[in-house]
Amino acid sequence: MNSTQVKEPTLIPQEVAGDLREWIDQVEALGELRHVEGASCDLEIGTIVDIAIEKVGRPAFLFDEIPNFAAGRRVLANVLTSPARVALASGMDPKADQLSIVQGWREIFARMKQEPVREVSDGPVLQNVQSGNQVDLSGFPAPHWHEKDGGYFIGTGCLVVMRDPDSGWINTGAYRIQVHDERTTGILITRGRHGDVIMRKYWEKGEACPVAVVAGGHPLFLMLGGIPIGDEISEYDVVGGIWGRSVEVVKTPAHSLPVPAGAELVLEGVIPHDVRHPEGPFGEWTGYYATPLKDEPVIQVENILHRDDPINLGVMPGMPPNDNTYFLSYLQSALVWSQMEAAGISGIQGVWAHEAGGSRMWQTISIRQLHPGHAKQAGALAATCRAGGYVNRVTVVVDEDIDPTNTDEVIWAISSRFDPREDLEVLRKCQASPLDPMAYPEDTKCYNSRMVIDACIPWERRDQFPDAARASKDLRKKTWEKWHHLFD
Ligand SMILES: Cc1cc2nc3c(=O)[nH]c(=O)nc-3n(C[C@H](O)[C@H](O)[C@H](O)COP(=O)(O)O)c2cc1C
Ligand SMILES: [Mn+2]
Repeated sequence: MNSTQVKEPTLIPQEVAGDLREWIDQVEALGELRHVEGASCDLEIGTIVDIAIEKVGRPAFLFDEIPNFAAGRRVLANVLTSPARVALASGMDPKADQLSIVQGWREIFARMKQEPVREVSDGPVLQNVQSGNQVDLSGFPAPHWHEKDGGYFIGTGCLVVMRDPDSGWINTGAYRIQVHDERTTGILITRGRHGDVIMRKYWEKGEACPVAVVAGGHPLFLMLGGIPIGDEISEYDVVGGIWGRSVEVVKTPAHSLPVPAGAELVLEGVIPHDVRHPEGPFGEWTGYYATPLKDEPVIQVENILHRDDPINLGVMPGMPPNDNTYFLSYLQSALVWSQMEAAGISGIQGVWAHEAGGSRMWQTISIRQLHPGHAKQAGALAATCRAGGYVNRVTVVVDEDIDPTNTDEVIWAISSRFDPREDLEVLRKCQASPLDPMAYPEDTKCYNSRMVIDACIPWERRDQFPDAARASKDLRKKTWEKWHHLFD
């Protein structure tokens, strides 16, 4: 479906990297890694990423020699902002095109295979341990990303590991971690997330909640920690299922929480029920500042575990496309596609939750029209199903000749096949997020409105509609095979 190249979709499972360093080696072998020396945590790393992410597909940056920090203490940023790096992190062929990666995730979600963790007694993360009075967060680079951020965030691409006090279930969610002082961080968890529910269970018993923050691990941990998986399912086990082998974990010294043996940096501590500290603000994935400086819970850090020369995984949100959401485009598209099929919509050729819409606000569905009304029904469903219904604003339905990942083609379809009199539906009072700047009403911000654009050729005109002035797929393929060197 790609208009500039004709590629055969291939999903060859890759040799899976065991930890972040092995994954970085794979990225370097692909030619998608840049080493950067001398950029500071004071807005410099953040602004470099801000410029880089104007365009998806730029390399990841491994920042070293960061001013005020020991050489070797590094930050990896602009991490999952190319299709090849998302594919690699997912265990797929880095040459796969975007919709093939989406298909790969559809298969992962359909199988939802789980492999329990394997506990080992030692691992690189235990190379260095700071305890009690030795704990000093100021030795680890934590970027101040955007100018109006409230401080330094050591946990952006991180995993927050907690144990349910009743069932023993281990949850690992991605929640941001701000440095407050040498031994204290903030933690921001949206109400109702697994981490929030578990934390409150301890608090109800009058206990502090034990927690381990993994600030640097294989990016697949982040991808699964960043989306809702079912209750009582450990994200570690799902990673093990995708890898086809158990995640190796070591236990943290104070609270025996499992953390990946190859993790870069782990902060272990407790979240007391009765301590609050101002947290944020922080530029969000929608591209806006959404929440003001506000009192939030803190982590009192008891132990820091780290590898020699640890690498902090810095995943910056901000105006999309951004590193916080680009990978989500694939997972989100896979979920919407599968949920639409489960609801009985057939003929779906592709789904793309567009990166410039923060992977949620804009989505395009490509269908082969099978009956009158098909396009509009498909769009209304995509805009309201569980995955597609959250914070969507624009859902576009296009014909099968349009690649939903190709913005130019989607704009062409809207420009030339969409009749605003007939083909536009507005849905009111849908599910928003307080982060959505257009959410209403002003006091609760719980709703938004959205539109479905049917940009398919009108069903009743399909036989008379003008032919597209473009080489046929077969001719393009044949010509590409002979002449592709012209486009290298
Ligand atoms: C990079 C990244 C950062 C995130 N930051 C936060 C955050 O600070 N607070 C939050 O509540 N959710 C955040 N999320 C979303 C949660 O990770 C997501 O809701 C996930 O489902 C939480 O895990 P859980 O389902 O186990 O609670 C972030 C997601 C990503 C990918
Ligand atoms: Mn969870």
